[in-house]
Amino acid sequence: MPLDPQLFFRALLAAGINGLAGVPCSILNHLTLEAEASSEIDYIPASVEGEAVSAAAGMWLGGGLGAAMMQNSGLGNAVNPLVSLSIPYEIPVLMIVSWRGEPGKKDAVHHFPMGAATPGIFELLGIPVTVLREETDLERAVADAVAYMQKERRPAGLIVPRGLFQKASTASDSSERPPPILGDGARPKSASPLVFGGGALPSRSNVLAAWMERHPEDLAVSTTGFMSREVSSHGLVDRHFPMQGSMGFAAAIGLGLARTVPQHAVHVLDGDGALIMRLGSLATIGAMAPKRFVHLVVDNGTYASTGGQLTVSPHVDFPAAALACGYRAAASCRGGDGLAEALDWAASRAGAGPVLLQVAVNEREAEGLERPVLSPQEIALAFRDGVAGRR
Ligand SMILES: Cc1ncc(C[n+]2csc(CCOP(=O)(O)OP(=O)(O)O)c2C)c(N)n1
Repeated sequence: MPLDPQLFFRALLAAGINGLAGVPCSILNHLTLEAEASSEIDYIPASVEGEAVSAAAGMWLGGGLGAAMMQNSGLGNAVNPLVSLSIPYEIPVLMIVSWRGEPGKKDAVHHFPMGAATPGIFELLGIPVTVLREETDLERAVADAVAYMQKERRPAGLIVPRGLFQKASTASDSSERPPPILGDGARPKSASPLVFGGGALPSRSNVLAAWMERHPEDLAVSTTGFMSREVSSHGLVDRHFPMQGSMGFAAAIGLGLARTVPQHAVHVLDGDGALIMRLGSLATIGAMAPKRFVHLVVDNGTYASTGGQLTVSPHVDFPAAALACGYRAAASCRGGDGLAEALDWAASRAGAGPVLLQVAVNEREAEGLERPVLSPQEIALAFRDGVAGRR
């Protein structure tokens, strides 16, 4: 007998999961619908599965506990932030993964290669998983997974086979949910991005120094590579999360964090290469619209951290893309003479965000930057403790 999907949702809440980010699967439909409608859990409709893992990690950094939900087809999209964020930084995330293409069951042919690989992928990553079955005590299974996550500070997985739950109604069956409006009325109003500038380009260090002067106390998540090295050289471990790894997902971590501590400003210090890698996050952030979210894109036109190879950023209008995705304001700074004014403008907009400021910089990097002295686990814990200490 298929189980009542409500039991699963209740079990998640009972185990202390208060945030969920995911990409839908028909097997998990009930969960998405419950989460969309529930005030007990914060739901982030992620643009890609890795974004869901990263946002759930951001929730933990903010003091919450998040789950990432996905179809197993998307498990591959989640591997990078699992292996370079959740596992090394010891950030617990509950992985709720459907099982399309389970061997021996009927399913569409294209699901079988991933269906056969799914348990093995978890095993390879060292993530314990429980396959939920009709005879499983759901509350117990979820509580055990969460207890493991909390104790070991690691991700844990729950696999949800096809047919486990009674068929959930579809979103369009719900009388409470307004239908999506696809006409002009639903589209963000695209203002034109502002442009600041003049003079020679500043360096990354110039930008970070000017940013720190304005936001000495604020929370920040910085992108992988030189950016996080330079941020961590300031040693402000209780407010800066200098992420190394999970390239492109700094903004998703920042989103999960911002949703968990909306009373605090959250700055994301991004790179052009990283943002291009995960441009979809602009859409999620624009839609969720965290008011105190400031997205600073330090744009050197290169992948500086790996040797200065060219990115395609000269062809991308980041502020226009941000506005088109629903950011409330966006601007670019194209010369050092405008830097102070541009940063002051962004600061003045914090509270009416999300806001994006792209700052063009030269290729000069600070010399002698070392990797962080703290271990990834210590970095994550110091940041989480720092956030908790603000309450
Ligand atoms: C998924 C992934 N792909 C590639 C890399 C290698 N990598 C590390 S930093 C970096 C460059 C990042 O470029 P950008 O975001 O523009 O920042 P910059 O280095 O210019 O500061 C790359 C490609 C990685 N860490 N992870």
